[in-house]
Amino acid sequence: MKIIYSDEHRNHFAQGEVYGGELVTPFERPSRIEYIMRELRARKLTDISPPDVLDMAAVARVHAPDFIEFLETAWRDWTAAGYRGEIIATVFPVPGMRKKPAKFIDGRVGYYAHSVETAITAGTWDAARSSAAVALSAQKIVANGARSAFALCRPPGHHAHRNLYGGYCFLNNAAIAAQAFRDAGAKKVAILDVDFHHGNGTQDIFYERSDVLFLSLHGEPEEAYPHFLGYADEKGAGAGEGFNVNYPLPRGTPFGPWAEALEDACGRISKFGAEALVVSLGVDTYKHDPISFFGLDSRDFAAYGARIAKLKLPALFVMEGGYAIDAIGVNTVNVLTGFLGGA
Ligand code: Q9C
Ligand code: ZN
Repeated sequence: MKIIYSDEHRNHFAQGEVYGGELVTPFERPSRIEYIMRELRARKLTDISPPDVLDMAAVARVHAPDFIEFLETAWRDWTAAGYRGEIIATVFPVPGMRKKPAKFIDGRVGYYAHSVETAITAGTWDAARSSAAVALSAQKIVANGARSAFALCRPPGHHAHRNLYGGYCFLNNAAIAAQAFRDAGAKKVAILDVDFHHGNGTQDIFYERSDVLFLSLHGEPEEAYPHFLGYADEKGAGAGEGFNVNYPLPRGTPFGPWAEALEDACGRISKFGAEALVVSLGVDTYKHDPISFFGLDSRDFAAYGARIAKLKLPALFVMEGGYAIDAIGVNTVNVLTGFLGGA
């Protein structure tokens, strides 16, 4: 399996994440990727290359131009205002207020943020672009005929909407890759999101479309981030009605019921007739993940990798979350080797 990776992810490392009213070292940190790289090498998955130069037009197929411009200029405007910390949103155009674009940076930040935990730093835009480049380069390998590829993306992407960032995500790498499959001629693409958290950004981007089927297994929104999206009754709208499928699962869900939901999702992907599959691969479903509440064991990741292989679809794995750092390598690589062994 070809793997795409860029060192440039390191440009994004916020000092602070707002967590329980404290500023803590972000759970989403560069060492996550280093642990995965170490395990890939240990397990002889060594076909690792850097990405091609980013095609911004492919990003603009998914994200709004003003949002892209915001991410590009936010740090400049923040420092120009005399602020000395990292960019953290403080005020939002919630329902009851007016969603009018602001000029001053505080208003611009709140206009494009959906969550406060995620800080923007001097290097965030460079890292976010490199992450999208990783996804697109891996997508090309699959579009050109490979059975699979692994995009070792960081920062992750599935919480980024067309015009919103948050949940550690800035550009939606999986959505950008799925759109690139469409633009390369695939008529139908499925996105299977197995990260512990609901893929609210990806759902938002494809909600009214019938050419991209989105399915997400996640902690139920009553209990889990992002809280305000991810219910089972969100089934798509307009032409997209029936092409959005959510599997909210309760606290403590072990592999059995999780795998049953995956089975249903796989059935729908086959029935849909997808020509390519994008897997939003978060391993925060692990039983010891510090911010999540499912009960998967390391061996379960290999089992579900094998199930995904049975779909017999060209598959692009895009890295999302996973915060139990000592196990992130084993769990991630288990999915990939499970897939390779289950083909
Ligand atoms: N008490 C991804 O996995 N904070 N993002 C959760 C839990 C945000 C997760 C707080 C979690 C974002 C890509
Ligand atoms: Zn997650």
